[in-house]
Amino acid sequence: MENFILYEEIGRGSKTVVYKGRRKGTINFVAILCTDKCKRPEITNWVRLTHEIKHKNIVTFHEWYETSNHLWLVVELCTGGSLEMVIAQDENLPEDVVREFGVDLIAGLHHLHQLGILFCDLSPGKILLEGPGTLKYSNFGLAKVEGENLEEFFALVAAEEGGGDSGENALKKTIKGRVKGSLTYTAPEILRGTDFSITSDLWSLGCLLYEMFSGRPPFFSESFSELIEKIFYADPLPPFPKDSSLPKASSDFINLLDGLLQKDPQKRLTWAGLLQHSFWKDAFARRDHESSTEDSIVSSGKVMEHSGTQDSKEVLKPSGQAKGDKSGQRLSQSFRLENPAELRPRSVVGGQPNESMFLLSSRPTPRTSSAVGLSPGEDRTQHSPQKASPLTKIASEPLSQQDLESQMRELIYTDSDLVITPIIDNPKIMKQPPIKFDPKILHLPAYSVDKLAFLKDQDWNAFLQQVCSQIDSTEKSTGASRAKLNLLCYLCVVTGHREVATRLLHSPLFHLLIQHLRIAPNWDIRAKVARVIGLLASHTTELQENTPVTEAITVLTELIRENFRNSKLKQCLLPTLGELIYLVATQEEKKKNPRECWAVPLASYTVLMRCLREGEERVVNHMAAKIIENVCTTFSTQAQGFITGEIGPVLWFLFRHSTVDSLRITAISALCRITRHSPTAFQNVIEKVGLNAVINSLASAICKVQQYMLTLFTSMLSCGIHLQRLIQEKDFVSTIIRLLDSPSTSIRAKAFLVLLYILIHNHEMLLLGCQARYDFL
Ligand code: 3RJ
Repeated sequence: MENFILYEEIGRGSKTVVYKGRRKGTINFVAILCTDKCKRPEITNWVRLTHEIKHKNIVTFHEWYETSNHLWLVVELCTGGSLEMVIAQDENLPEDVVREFGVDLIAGLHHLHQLGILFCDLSPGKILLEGPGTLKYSNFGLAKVEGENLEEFFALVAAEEGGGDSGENALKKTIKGRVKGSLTYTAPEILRGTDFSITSDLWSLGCLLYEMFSGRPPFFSESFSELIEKIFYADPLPPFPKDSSLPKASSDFINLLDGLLQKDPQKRLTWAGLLQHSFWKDAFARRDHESSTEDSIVSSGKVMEHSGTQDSKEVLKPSGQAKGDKSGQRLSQSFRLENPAELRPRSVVGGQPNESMFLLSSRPTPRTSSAVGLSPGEDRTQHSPQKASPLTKIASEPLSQQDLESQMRELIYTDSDLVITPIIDNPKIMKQPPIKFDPKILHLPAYSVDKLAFLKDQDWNAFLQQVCSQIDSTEKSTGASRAKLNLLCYLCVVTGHREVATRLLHSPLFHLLIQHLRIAPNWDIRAKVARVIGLLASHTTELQENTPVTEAITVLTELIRENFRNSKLKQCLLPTLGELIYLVATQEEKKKNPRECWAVPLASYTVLMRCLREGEERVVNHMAAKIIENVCTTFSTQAQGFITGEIGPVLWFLFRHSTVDSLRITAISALCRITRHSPTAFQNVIEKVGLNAVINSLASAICKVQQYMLTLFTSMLSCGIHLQRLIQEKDFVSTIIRLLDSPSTSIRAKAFLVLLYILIHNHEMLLLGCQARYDFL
């Protein structure tokens, strides 16, 4: 049996997760969709319809598997995301791009219709992009062959799974209503109860073309009844781009949309009319000459032959129907829905495949900046508690329960729980263009970083002298301000090198920069000065005792406090404040006898807590959470400073209420790390929001979050907080047991550890665990 390596999660739907994957031993990258078994009807339908299709505009099916709790669908990988994402990012696309995308959409849809397949639930989220901009139809969960009853098929598949022990009618009830997709793109006749048809797919296609150009669908409302009203009766506004300075739609395009968005299906454009429409210029005719392969392209000649009649439906009916057998004959047996039992995912002879055939690549992401690449002995996460493997000890000596638990405690926080990524210039928090400088107005030799790192003392001093005197000069003209900004940009570039950063931080320049932060006459200069200081801090490898870091921290704190309403300013200053505090924390942790050389004023913690609150901009929240995440990775007084009664609930609030995954992950990771110092942080969360809410979050979270939450729970169990409650909570135990099936190795390992705690303290749970079909023992 072949294995797959799972890389990052790339997408998610309800009850499905999509991973980028690779077939082990090859360099074939694929998408792997892992779904709950309740999606069996949709997935089976998807497979039956697409397993024989090979077309450039349709996501290719490779294989499918079944494991104890999941179905796994291995299909073509599209790295460009969905059309929905592209529209959301760009707001609207120029007409030429709509035409290009439209050609792909038409090629794919025409191929499906020729096979007798209706897509039925066309929406921008179901169109994926690959390579140099090829659009592909994905997600055939609700597609079907014209004329068939999908509800019946779903009921048959579900009955097949239920082993026939439930009444068929009861099953039908749960299936009813499942075969409906997104209303926004649904044709009026479907809403009136007519069956899906070729022409109803063409309506949806019209909606997509309209939305690509204008950024919004032709009919839209938050209210269900108003949306239906609009689809039935409203004439859509002519499409115009959101940005009114962009060109308006051409009359060809307006005419095409008008043809596709005809409410009366009889009056709607047919395939013949669509392909010949002047909007496409000669796109289809030309492609016909270029390519003669049957599967790659819509050939207008072929279409003409089939759809010379007004009703192109007749030509495309599937096998067994009176007319149009021609295309229907192409469908193989398994396209038909009578016998779903023949359509089963792969499983191993004599048993089910193990979920571990899908191995998650669990390497932590290194710091992104290349200049801080740590050599192996210097891994910033080395201070996690496990120094030598405690497992070796477990294996060789008999242990008391107490010993065992203390050994287990050392397994709770793993390196991947303690990964550090930068606070400053972190693209997950805020995307920023790379910094550039102009060597022509740099009034000193523009040494490259590599040159600078190996400058002889004499040359270095001369260089430093020049930098300092230019920073210190008062800028009398705009030209002088520009030159100073340019110098600061140059410094931003060279501080990426660890040697250079360490040298500069311990030079008089650092003091000068702090002064400037306080007195510079304009905010542009202050913001750049702050950025230089932040980069110095994040790249410096060691700190000498007399360096005025506390002074820098104090000035930054004061500036933020005095201008607290100014969000942009906070976004410039917070990362620097954070990198400085983190630098101090790592240095203190390194020292054998820590002494507070670089105290962080109380006001800094107060300011950071305010930045974490509800009502602040997302980026500000994210920066503050990231600072806590990094600083609390260390065992230092700086980390202790964040421990307050409210920190747990505040981070939990951010985690629960943010809509951005990267911020949610930072918030839960920060909570995880602070709980290592003070388990009451998570205890306060449980007390405030209730254990059930926390368990539910664990069950439904994305991988990374599940990992942190498992660490949080293990941490609680290990110090006895809520121990009695947790070990008797069936929902908790069953959630943990389900996580033993996670595709992530870390999660499975952590779930195992939690289960061990539970079993040590509650022997009865062993039985419950086994009842829950847990059969690993
Ligand atoms: C196949 C089923 C997906 C998604 C699509 C649930 C992305 C964001 C950025 C980059 C790529 C993707 C992506 N790529 C895919 N390539 N191949 C697939 C798995 C189609 N997918 C998604 N999201 C889904 N299609 C069906 N269910 C889906 C999520 N986002």
